[in-house]
Amino acid sequence: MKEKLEQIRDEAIALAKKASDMNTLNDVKVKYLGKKGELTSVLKSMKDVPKEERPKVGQMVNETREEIENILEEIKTSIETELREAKLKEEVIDVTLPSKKNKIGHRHPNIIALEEVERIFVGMGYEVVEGPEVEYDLYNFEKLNISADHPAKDEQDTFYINKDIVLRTQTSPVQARVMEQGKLPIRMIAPGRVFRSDEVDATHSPSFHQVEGLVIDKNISFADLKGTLEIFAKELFGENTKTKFRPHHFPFTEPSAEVDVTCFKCGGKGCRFCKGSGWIEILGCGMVHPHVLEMCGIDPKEYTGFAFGVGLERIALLKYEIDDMRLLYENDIRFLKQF
Ligand code: 2U9
Repeated sequence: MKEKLEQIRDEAIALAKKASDMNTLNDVKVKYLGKKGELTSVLKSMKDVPKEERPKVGQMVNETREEIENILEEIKTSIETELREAKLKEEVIDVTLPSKKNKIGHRHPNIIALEEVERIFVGMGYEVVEGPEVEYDLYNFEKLNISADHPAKDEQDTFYINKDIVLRTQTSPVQARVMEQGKLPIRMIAPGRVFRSDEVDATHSPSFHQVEGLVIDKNISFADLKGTLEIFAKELFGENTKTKFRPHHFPFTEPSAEVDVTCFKCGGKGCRFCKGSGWIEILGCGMVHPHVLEMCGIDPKEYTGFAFGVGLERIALLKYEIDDMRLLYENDIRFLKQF
């Protein structure tokens, strides 16, 4: 019996020493110590051992089990150490490599939207013109036919520097200045920051951005305005976009209209995005008022023109499905890097 146990032990140890991973080691454990293992079958054969020898044989079996268990434990520890070392070797960090660049900025959705708008109009032959954010009342209001008693001129709506100078409430003064220069025809867009004394909420901010457009030439008609803005809407929101012109009023254009586009989410059927109507308002427009042409030195009998204005934030919110304008002003890189 002793020899048999020694043979089992030696075999188990020899096999265990060959094991290079935990699974193989576990197989050895099962083969020799498991329920159906070789040592267990020796225990089962105790019935054939004379009664007086059983305690001694039992003790020998237990000692053999312990010996095998100890060896298995030792090998287990050494396999674990080897694995850990191999992993560490794999994970070795070369501290001399250049570090990953931390993203410190990202293109703003307003800028992405502006470049898209500019691309469309520059493609149609328009020039991009910028002008001052601090403007004379003359250019911001008077030359645009906004009378002294117009509500927009109220101190509650406009930031006044003094009685003659304001933070521009629209980019229209840029067009008024270009018209005054007298170089005709004009085909331009004026993007930029504008200011209105509004409370901050999900759709308002005291400072936002507009892109306004102006075309002045001989024989410019409302049909030209419609055609141009239809192309713009299709380019911006997709080929299947339809436009709807609703009569409106602006002091600087006559006739004037607001333009809706078919909802680009539902295609006009009505959904949560367009509040069930199938239409989304995107811009205002009209034929430049003859009085505005006159005040800016252009003869309305010879020239006509159209103008339009669009809120850049509104375009960005719609296009990128952002539901709160305030997100556009926080400049949180985690927000910005999504666009
Ligand atoms: C000149 C003559 C006419 C510019 C125009 C609009 C209509 C308009 C709004 C769009 C959303 C302002 O940002 S918004 O709230 N603008 O609806 N703007 S026509 O008309 C001009 C501009 C310059 C000399």
